[in-house]
Amino acid sequence: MAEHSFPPDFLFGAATAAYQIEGAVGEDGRGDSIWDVFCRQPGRIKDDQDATVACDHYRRWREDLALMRELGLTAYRFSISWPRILPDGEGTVNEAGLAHYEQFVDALLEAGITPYPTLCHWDLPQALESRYGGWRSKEVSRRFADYAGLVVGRLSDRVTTWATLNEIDNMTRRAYHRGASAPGLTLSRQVGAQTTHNAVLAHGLGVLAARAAAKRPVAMGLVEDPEVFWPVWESDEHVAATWMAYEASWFNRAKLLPIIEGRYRDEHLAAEGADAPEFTDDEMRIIGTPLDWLGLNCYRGQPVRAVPGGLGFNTMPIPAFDTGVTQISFTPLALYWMLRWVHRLAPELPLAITENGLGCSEGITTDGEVLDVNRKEVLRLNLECCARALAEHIPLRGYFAWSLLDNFEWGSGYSVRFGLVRVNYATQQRTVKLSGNYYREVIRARRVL
Ligand code: IFM
Repeated sequence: MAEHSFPPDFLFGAATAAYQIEGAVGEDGRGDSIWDVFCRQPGRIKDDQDATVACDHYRRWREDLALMRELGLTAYRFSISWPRILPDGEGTVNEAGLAHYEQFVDALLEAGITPYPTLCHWDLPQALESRYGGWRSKEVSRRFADYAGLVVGRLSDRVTTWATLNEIDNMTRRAYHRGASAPGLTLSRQVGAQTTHNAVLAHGLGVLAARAAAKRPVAMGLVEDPEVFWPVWESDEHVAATWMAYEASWFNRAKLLPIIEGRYRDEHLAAEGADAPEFTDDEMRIIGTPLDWLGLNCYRGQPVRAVPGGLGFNTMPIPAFDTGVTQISFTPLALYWMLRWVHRLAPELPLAITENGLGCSEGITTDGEVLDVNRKEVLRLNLECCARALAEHIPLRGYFAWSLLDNFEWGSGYSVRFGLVRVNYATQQRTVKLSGNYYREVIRARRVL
C-alpha cells in the first residue's frame, strides 16, 4: 500500500448524536430525556440554550443525507434516541420513533452509506431517572438491555454494526459525582464509581440481549474515549512509561480494561478501597462478553516520559497552538498511540475511530466560506495517525470525523462548533466548510492529502 493510503474497504464516515442534532423534542410521541430536564434548569447550559430545535435534523434528515453523499461518506455514525422509542423508558413502544429510524436507515443503505448506530449517547429517558435514580440503579442497566434487544431485534435485518453506549464517564461520574452532565448531581465518589459500573454492566447486558434478539448475526461493540497518553519521543523507555500511564488511569481501569479483561484489576480495587463499586462475579463475566469491534473517540492526549530507572512515568503539559483567539491542544500523535495501546491489549479486536475532530468558535467570510484551517489540519494529522496504524497492521476499519454538522455541544450550547458542515442556527442553512471539502478530496483519493 502506498504511503499514507487507505485500503479499499476502509470506511470514511462522520458522526453525530441524536440529542445534539435532532431537535423535535416533543414530536411524534418522544418522551423527555434527562438532558431536556437539565437544559431547563437555569445556568446549566451556556446562555441557557437547549436542543429543542438544534439542527432540526429529525425533519431535515433528507437534506443532511444529501450532504453525506456530497462529501462521499461511506459510513455514518448516529445515535438512536431511547426516549423516542420508549417515551417512558420501558414498556409501551412508540412505533413512530422506530419507523423514523427504519426509514432513515433504509435511505442510508440506498445511498451506499453503512449505518453505525449507537443505542444510547447520554440521552437517558427522564422516566428512568425519576423512577429508579437513573444509572445509580442496576434496574436501569436491565432496562437498557431490554431497549437494546428491542431496537436491534427490529433493525438487524438491515443494520449489522452496533455500539451500545458512548463515552460512559459522561453519563456516570461526570453526571452523578461531578455535576457537569445531566442529571447534574454532585454525589459521592462511590456513586461515581457505582454508576460507572452499572453502565459498564448495561453495556454487557445490552450486547447479550442484542445478539439474542437479532434476526441475523450482528457486530456488537461499544464506543469509549480512553484516557490517552503518548511518549514524549518514541524511545523504548518513554514508550514503556506510556503503557504504565494508560494502565494507571482510573478512567481506563474502570471501563475499558474490565470490558476487555472481564475483571477489575486488583490494584484498581485496592486503590479504590471503600469507593469501589459493588459487583458480582457473574456481572464481571457479563461485562467481559467478547466484543465484535470497538469504537474509540480521541480528541487529545497527554505526553509522557519515563522517570530515570524506568520504574515510573511523568505526565507533561499538553502542547497547544495559539490561534490568536484561543489555545488549541496540539497532540497529533495521541490518536496513533491510543490505537497502539488498545491493539496491545486486544490484538484481534477490530477497531474504528468513532469520533475525532476540533471544537472551536469560527466565523464565515464575506464570501460565505468557512475557512476552518485548524480543523482541516487536525483532520490531516489524525488521518496520518490512522494510515500509520494501518501500515503497522492494526485492524482499523474506519474513521468517523466528529462531527458531520455543527451541533448542540452539551453544556457549551452552540458556542463551540465541530462540524465539517456549518449550521446557521437562525436559518438552518448548511454550508460545507474547508475541512469538509478537504475530507471529500481525501475520501476520493483514499490517501492523506
Ligand atoms: O460532542 C461530543 C460528543 O457528544 C461526545 N464526544 C465528544 C464530543 C465533543 O465534545
